[in-house]
Amino acid sequence: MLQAMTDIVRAAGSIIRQADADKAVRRKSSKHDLVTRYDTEVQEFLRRGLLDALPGAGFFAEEDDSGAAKPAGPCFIVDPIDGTTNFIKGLRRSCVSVALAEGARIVCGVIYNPYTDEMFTAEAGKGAYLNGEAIHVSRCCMDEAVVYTGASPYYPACYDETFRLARSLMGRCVDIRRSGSAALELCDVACGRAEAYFEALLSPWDYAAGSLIVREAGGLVTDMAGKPLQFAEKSSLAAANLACFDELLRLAREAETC
Ligand code: LIP
Repeated sequence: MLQAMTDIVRAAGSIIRQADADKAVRRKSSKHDLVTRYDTEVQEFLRRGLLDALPGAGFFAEEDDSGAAKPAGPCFIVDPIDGTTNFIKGLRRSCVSVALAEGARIVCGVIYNPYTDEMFTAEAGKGAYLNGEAIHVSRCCMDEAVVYTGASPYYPACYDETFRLARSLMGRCVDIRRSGSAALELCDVACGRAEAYFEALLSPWDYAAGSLIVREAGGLVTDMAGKPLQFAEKSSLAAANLACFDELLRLAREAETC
């Protein structure tokens, strides 16, 4: 199944790479929460391909307006373009993110950055890979760490606590980063380009595939309170290598992230 997912996600990535300037941008819940015609085009391409590959599976995706809950059985959790605002602005930092879940367990994760032709994959218990090469989280401690902070732009109630935690981290790590794609930030942690990532509130499709890739690369991933992820509802997220994880959670408790 992983190879089928990988082939379909790579083909979906070419739609993003070949997008033209007319993206037909629309607002969803607010000025921060945008969608383009390509988000829906990529999602429908993925729906057709993935459900052909696994007939009867559920499809739980960002641009479905039905508001339906995540199906209980085998289910694809899909973000057709993670980093939509980056895509709109031409920042070339977006990806296709697809996970295959069985209940609350992610069994396969695939994230493809079409701009760099980087394909991150993981299968539960079988390691994490970048373009077929095994990847591992770094061994750096917080004092040597780069830490990604998601800004939860769709949720103003989280801003103060998010930037309180970011300020606290800034004094302890080398530097913080904000790149606008949770899935790619998780992949950067998985391959040791960064040591940790947090975000106060985001959706299952933003983190389902990336959480497996980080775990299979030797990292730890929970919500900001240290509880297991359920992948059915919005959640906070904390991901890090073994040397930084506990300190990230401790600082988050101090910042009382929402
Ligand atoms: C985005 C995430 C990002 C988060 C944004 C948004 P989208 O996903 O990747 O980390 O801060 O609020 O959720 O909406 O571009 O697929």
